[in-house]
Amino acid sequence: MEVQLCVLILFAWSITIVPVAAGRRGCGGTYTAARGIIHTPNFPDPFKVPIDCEWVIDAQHESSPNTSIVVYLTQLFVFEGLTFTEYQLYGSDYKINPRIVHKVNETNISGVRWVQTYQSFLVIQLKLPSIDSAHLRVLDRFLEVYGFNITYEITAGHARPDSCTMMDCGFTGVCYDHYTKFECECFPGYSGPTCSDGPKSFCHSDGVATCENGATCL
Ligand SMILES: *[C@@H]1O[C@H](CO)[C@@H](O)[C@H](O)[C@H]1NC(C)=O
Ligand SMILES: *[C@@H]1O[C@H](CO)[C@@H](O)[C@H](O)[C@H]1NC(C)=O
Ligand SMILES: *[C@@H]1O[C@H](CO)[C@@H](O)[C@H](O)[C@H]1NC(C)=O
Ligand SMILES: CC(=O)N[C@H]1CO[C@H](CO)[C@@H](O)[C@@H]1O
Repeated sequence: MEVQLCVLILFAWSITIVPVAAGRRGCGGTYTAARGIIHTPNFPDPFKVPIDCEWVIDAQHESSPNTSIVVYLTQLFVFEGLTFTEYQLYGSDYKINPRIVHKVNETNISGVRWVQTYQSFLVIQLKLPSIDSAHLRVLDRFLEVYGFNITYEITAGHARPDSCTMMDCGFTGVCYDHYTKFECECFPGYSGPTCSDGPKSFCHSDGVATCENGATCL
């Protein structure tokens, strides 16, 4: 009798767990830790489309009035469909005072290094019908990557100004957040803090052009 009861309980468990996992669509989630990493499913490999994911950074447990949420766009290869919205309160039944803080577009993917809010919630939404605008390929041997891999922190201080993005790492390196500092990891053959020292046709970090035939290095 006792054994039968036990089996019944296990069965009930598996029934309640399945819908919860399916409701998350295999992506997104809620983040309350002081810092963390948020990335697209399978990063840097392709993810399933259409995609509609929501990552919620929840800082309401922090009482300091100066608390902010900062998201560093270290590895961002999505050109559209990515929106950062702040909320005063964010729950399943109520969403109070939404304001779009940043919406990634083709022009501004390279200009913005971090997104910051002083509200208690920052919601990152990725909504894309196809994967075309979430794919970057830099020559065959360098980089082929889909989606994003970015970091956040809940802080009472300022955003860390030394952050990097794919643009700072010379398009031939990867920007990593080590929490105490940011660093460009360069591809083979390239070096320097921004990976700009390398084979001809790339600019040297000392500003000396290395282009052939008198061309100017930009
Ligand atoms: C918040 O920041 C202001 C201005 O930087 C400062 O004067 C104040 O002491 C800070 N408050 C807390 C609780 O850190
Ligand atoms: C791209 O975003 C910037 C601000 O972040 C905005 O000024 C600009 O109009 C946007 N461009 C397009 C094509 O939506
Ligand atoms: C994602 O970003 C974090 C922080 O920069 C880094 O430590 C990690 O290696 C990255 N993951 C991948 C797969 O690139
Ligand atoms: C807010 C922001 O970063 N705006 C930038 C969008 O992109 C244009 C062109 O690259 C810049 O001039 C803006 O400053």
